[in-house]
Amino acid sequence: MRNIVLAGINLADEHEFEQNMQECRELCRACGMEIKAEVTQQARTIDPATAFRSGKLEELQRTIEAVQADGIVFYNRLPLAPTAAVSEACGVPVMDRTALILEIFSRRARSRQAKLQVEAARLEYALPRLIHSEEEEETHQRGGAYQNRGGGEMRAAILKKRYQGRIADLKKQLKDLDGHQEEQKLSRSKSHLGKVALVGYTNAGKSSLMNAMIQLGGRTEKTVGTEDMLFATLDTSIRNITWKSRAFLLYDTVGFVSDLPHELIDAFHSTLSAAADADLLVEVIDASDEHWQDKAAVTEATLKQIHADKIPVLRVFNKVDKISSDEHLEGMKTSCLLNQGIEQLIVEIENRLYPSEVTMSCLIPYDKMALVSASRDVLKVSAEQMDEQGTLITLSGPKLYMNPFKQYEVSEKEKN
Ligand SMILES: Nc1nc2c(ncn2[C@@H]2O[C@H](COP(=O)(O)OP(=O)(O)OP(=O)(O)O)[C@@H](O)[C@H]2O)c(=O)[nH]1
Ligand SMILES: [Mg+2]
Repeated sequence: MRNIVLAGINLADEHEFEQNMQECRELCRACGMEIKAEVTQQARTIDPATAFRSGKLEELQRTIEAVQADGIVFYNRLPLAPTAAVSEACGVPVMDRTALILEIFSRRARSRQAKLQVEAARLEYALPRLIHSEEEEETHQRGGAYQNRGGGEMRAAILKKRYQGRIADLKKQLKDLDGHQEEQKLSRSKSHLGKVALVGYTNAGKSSLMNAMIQLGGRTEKTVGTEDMLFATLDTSIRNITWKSRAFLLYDTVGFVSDLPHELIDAFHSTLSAAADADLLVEVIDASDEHWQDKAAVTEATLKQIHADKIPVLRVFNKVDKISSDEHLEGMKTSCLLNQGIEQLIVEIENRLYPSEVTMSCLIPYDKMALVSASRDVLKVSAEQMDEQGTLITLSGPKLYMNPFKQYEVSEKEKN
């Protein structure tokens, strides 16, 4: 499907509908489609047989012919029966919003994990449709529900089993991968660095912010991909951000979108929940988006769904270069384009992560001095004094980094 007609049934108010249609246009663009025409209708419900009511289906047929479209994208989530009916009436395939998002994810999937996740999500989406379609076809052929037994039902049962088997196999592979990632997570948690996850609506600038922070740190950490497109990022990337004397781990995650299909939430659980493991969430908002408040509400709801709603959130309005005044916005303000506000953001992240600095005297055994050397870029080390048991030092810095030294702490009395 390349040249499509975008169809939609407005079940809510005009403003909300237009906003959602706009997002659907962006989704089509992200899928490499060109919208040749739009056909919409205001209705209280979706017609269970033909989706559109009365003459609209004919209008859709005529439009398809006139613009020579090779597919229809439906903004609403459609059950199988109307999808099939519209497709048959218009002679072109029909995709609903869920199928469209699944298609985008499938095209963008790069890592093995993302590919497995997408395949599982697609099968979950197809499974009920496949069964119904087989059953309906059979009913249709035999001329009634009474004879809906036999070949079609058996074929459906075989396919159902095959799909379910594959889904179980994919879930097992994903679980094994997850286990491996848990191990990596564990080794990262040993580093005592605070974990920060960038979250927010797709295309807000999360990956761009990550790159800006990497660059400010002057580190040679690899930058991540950014693109003016929905769902540019599908895999979680982790980078070590070091600036001045402190450091933290920064996670770039998949963006959210309203009504994220539940099949995707299930399949992408481990990717989405990278945020659930963080000490701090940085919620990135596109300040130039007039609907940012609605999108922030989607972010909040999605965080709840992935059980990350108890983690403290630092709100960042990005792309402030695109608006004339940002005084009414409450939160940090950044522009990746102009490299503005990045330093302040890092300072604020660190203040939240490591609120208090502590000072500690330690007697470090000679064979453990490597531990001190490894921490010199994050802790202040002073007053070194040799002793027969080791080196007596004073350490100061964020509490989080002090943990490995706790066992060597000496009291003032012991020191003298
Ligand atoms: N003008 C302007 N554009 C920006 C800024 N930050 C990011 N962009 C652009 O916004 C688009 C999206 O940026 P990304 O960093 O890919 O957004 P994301 O939030 O990671 O998006 P997903 O990975 O799709 O969820 C890109 O075209 C960026 O160049 C900014 O501060 N100002
Ligand atoms: Mg991204």
